[in-house]
Amino acid sequence: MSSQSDIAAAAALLREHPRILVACHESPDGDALGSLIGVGRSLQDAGWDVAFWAPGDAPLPADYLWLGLADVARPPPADASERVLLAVDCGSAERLGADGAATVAGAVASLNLDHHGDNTRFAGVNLVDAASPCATILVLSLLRELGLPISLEVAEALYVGVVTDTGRFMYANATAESHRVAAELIELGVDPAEIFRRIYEGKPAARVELMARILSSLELRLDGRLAVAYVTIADLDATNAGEADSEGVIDFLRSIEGVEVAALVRAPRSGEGKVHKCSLRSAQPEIDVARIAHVGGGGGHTLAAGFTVDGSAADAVMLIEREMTRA
Ligand SMILES: [Mn+2]
Repeated sequence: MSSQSDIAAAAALLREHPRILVACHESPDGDALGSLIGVGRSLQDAGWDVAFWAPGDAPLPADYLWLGLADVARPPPADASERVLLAVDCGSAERLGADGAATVAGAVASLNLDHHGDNTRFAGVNLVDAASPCATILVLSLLRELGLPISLEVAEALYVGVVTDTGRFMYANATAESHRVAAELIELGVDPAEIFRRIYEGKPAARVELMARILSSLELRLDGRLAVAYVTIADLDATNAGEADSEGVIDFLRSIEGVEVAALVRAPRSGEGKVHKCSLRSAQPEIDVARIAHVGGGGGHTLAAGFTVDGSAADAVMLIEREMTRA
């Protein structure tokens, strides 16, 4: 639980330092990019010298390009060591990619703003609140502490985090606070229908074709308690879709009657060796998929987590089955 003193310490650090590098986790989602842009643009508007960094080299998800991601660097910028690193929505330095730990260590100072329950508190100042529905709500608290105005552009970015991390206000974290913050952002000018259209409508046909192929690989295991589907390189090639286009399929899997855990296993691209990535979703609050992900060396939230295996898709499934059947 973050306290008022964590927020004050984070604000004090930023006030002391005019040069900031804002970074989010690799394979960023709406909350990561909303936090990145929300805090970064707000500081920039107020006179800070802000650089943006999204680790990794896979294209950033098309659903969020409208946030204005053109100046987001992919390898860390050359002057990273002259800046304070502000990591958002990022549970560990490793989630900042291969350059993560070194970039944190080499920065002028570091600030970790996050809501993952398994956050490793890897920075000098840690503003971490596992009870926060999304990272953008923590960003809003920080901007308020700094006394910065919330422009429409910033409000929209923060709203994206609330909408996407709460599953459009349908997950267990769609609390009264989520709705209150959403209402505040709407009062600042955010148009929910317009944001919905930008994020969820206008899907490329390739994505729906990819979804159809992935869903056709559905396996119900453990008497229907575990739903697994697979993304293969052949699927991506046949549909001309990117890996980010498979986001959202897992929600179909978790919606199946009787399913407790949904898993989406992605095959490695060329150059990634044998590493399979596995996303997990829990369909029941009492089932903690972060625990399963930890066994696989990954992490995340109770209801949404992930891990990678240096092995086959079957190895990933075996690990999940073993953990789900553990007494
Ligand atoms: Mn998040």
